[in-house]
Amino acid sequence: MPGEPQGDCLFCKIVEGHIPATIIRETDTTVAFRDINPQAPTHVLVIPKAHYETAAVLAAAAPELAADVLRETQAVADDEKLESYRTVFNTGSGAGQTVWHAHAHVIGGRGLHWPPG
Ligand code: DGP
Repeated sequence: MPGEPQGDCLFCKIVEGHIPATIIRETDTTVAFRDINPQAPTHVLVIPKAHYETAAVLAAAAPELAADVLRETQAVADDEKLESYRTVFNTGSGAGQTVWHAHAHVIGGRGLHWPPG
């Protein structure tokens, strides 16, 4: 069920504290933690605490929660003092999604090229 914790989901386990992560921000509905494989000096993932497989499912099922996630991406950028940064939602394996719990990447602290690969 969308929104329900999934026992086999890595990010649900981070939310529950069963897997360690470098958490830099937390709200009632979201968690922000550093990516284990950073692609830039700042590379933070912002996730909803509730489980939704993709950003598309999240936006359709829980738009206020999707807005919480977006607000937190800006808060991370402020905390990290990023003037420019990129917010990325990889949706689907063809786009590089590997963890099936919606998450926003906040990437910054270096020059970023466009278009991305
Ligand atoms: P994506 O490819 O868009 O699904 O992004 C998944 C990201 O999750 C990827 O950049 C690496 C990160 N990641 C995977 N496993 C872990 C973990 O155990 N801890 C943390 N902090 N990040 C992880």
